[in-house]
Amino acid sequence: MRRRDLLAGATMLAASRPAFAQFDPRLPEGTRQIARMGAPPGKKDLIELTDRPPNYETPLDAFRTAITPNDRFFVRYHLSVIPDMDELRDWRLEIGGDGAERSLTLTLDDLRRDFAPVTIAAVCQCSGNRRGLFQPHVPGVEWGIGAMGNARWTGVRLRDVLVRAGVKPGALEVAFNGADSAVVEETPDFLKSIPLARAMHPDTLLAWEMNGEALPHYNGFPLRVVVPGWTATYWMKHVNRIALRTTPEDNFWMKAAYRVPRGLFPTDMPFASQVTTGNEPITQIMVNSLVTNLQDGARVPAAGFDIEGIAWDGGHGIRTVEVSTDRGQTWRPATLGEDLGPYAFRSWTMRLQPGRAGPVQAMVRATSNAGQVQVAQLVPNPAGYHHNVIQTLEVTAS
Ligand SMILES: Nc1nc2c(c(=O)[nH]1)N[C@H]1C(S)=C(S)[C@@H](COP(=O)(O)O)O[C@H]1N2
Ligand SMILES: [Mo]
Repeated sequence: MRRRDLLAGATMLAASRPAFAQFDPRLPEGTRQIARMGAPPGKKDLIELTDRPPNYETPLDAFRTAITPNDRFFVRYHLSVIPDMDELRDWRLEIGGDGAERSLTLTLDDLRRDFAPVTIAAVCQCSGNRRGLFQPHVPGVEWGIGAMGNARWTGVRLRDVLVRAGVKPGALEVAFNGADSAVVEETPDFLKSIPLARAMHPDTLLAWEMNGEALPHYNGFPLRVVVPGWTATYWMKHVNRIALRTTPEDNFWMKAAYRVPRGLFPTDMPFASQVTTGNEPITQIMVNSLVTNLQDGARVPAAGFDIEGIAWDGGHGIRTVEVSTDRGQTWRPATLGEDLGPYAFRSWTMRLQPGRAGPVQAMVRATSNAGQVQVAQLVPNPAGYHHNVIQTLEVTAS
């Protein structure tokens, strides 16, 4: 089935349904249909996918600004026991592992006092963002377009902290654990690792601030890992243990989950120590874009209207966003907005003047500074990752 037909179906349904959650009307019963508006403590107006563990998606209206407000920022957890703010006041960060010269225990004050502060704007995007749009359907949390957000993250370089602990020559990966845990002991604890080179990259941070405020509770208070350009699975929240490892981390969340077929998606830094014959860990975010001011089915003036949105990629930055109103035959460049840095949402806008009443179709494609372009066809993969198909918007001019 063609995407156009699919979106036409969505247009018909749009009128009878409330939120933006209903992106794809053909999803099986019991997936996106059960989503409703809700919010965990400290948040407002999100789309509730599950409550235990809390999984809440950001609706389209919160992407009208290139910086996503903290109280609208999506929430994703694998485990249901999340320490409350009181428990987190006793939080300490432990650094060690067989690849470290010495063990350290640090408080937030130690981090603030002993290391140089850094702020980076970066998109935090769940690997499974848009999984709910996959055809054929893929099991997992059925995210729509909003398992992502862009924020200014302030903290210190992970590298500086690792150097303080002393990096042994045999160090291979850096592993993270967070303060959340599972209800039953059989559920594997959520642990993630990244290659040493990615951990030592100057843009990889331990952040305590998001958009100038302390991290919201459910976005990782008091400290989270920020790996700009890489999908959010590595952005450990409530991080309380960091291990320099001389061997690959082999827990469930590294070995079995968050994997893509080997070589299917481009990356600047393959995760060499975790590659198997068939697959490899997901790493870099694929170039993507989203129309944020209009939805399918919208009525627009035939004399002229603006189409606006955001575009982003895995850290090269956005070279162009182009719009086609003739089903992809010709493309015109949109005007790019303020550059918040290569890892951030880049806003864009274009004036369209259909000049006549009737349906208007607009396709939008972003190209990164590395020359990567959004795909025309979905790249199928078992876990439903990296959906970056060119969006086709259908509106009606009158
Ligand atoms: N401690 C902890 N950190 C975590 C997770 C988690 O379940 N527990 N999930 C990861 C995943 S898969 C995502 S998409 C992001 C979501 O970040 P957010 O909830 O701040 O939006 O957190 C990451 N860090
Ligand atoms: Mo995720």
